[in-house]
Amino acid sequence: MEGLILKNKSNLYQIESKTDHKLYEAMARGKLKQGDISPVVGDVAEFTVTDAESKSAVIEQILPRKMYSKRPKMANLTQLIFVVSSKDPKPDLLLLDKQLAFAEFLSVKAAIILNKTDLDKKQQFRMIKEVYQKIGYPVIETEAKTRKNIDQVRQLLNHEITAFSGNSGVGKSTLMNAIFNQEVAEEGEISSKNKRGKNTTTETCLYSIGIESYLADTPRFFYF
Ligand SMILES: Nc1nc2c(ncn2[C@@H]2O[C@H](COP(=O)(O)OP(=O)(O)OP(=O)(O)O)[C@@H](O)[C@H]2O)c(=O)[nH]1
Ligand SMILES: [Mg+2]
Repeated sequence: MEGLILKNKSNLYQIESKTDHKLYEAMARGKLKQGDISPVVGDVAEFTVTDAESKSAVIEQILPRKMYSKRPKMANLTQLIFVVSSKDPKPDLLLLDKQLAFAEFLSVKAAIILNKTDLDKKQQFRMIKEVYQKIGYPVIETEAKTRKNIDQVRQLLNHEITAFSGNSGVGKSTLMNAIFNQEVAEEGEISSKNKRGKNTTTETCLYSIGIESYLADTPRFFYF
């Protein structure tokens, strides 16, 4: 059978069957590792069901990757959405530029979310939006906490495998929960000491959002 890897914890993978969308807990065959290709989230794999009742399976082979990112480890993304917050943490435009360059290098689509508009007292977002729209990137201003402009984000996700990328605390998991209209991802607090996030999300995970559309919550930003 063929399936998409949604989650990974050490040698255990959650894989979604392409045909009936059932979920299986799978291990990777030893020989896969010898070839130095550990399966990662986003991989399409051939697998064999070892126990239908407990939904256990074994991954036999990884199909050729259309895209691969080393940090964080993910395969076959078609789009990266870079999330920037106006405050706590403040916008890091150099990091944003590096990430946009990385998206171009990977040949995936790129878009920008400016989150925490409610905290944008200095109205920095207006300038940031103008600059990045001018060079051709879609830019959406959001307030994830109150779900403002979330519909615009949803439209970008159709028929794409998307990952959010951005500093800890910018609101990636809060955006995920707003998009899915329920708590799928764990949201963290901002440390009162350094006003940064505390790396609440520790594992990469793909969530299905409609036909052939998936969204990943990732712990870090995408980088060379
Ligand atoms: N004021 C305000 N706070 C927000 C908004 N969106 C998210 N937050 C808060 O910002 C904090 C961090 O949000 P998370 O969603 O955990 O951030 P993250 O990007 O997933 O962080 P990591 O998982 O650590 O990478 C939480 O306390 C959220 O409630 C917003 O639009 N406005
Ligand atoms: Mg998170």
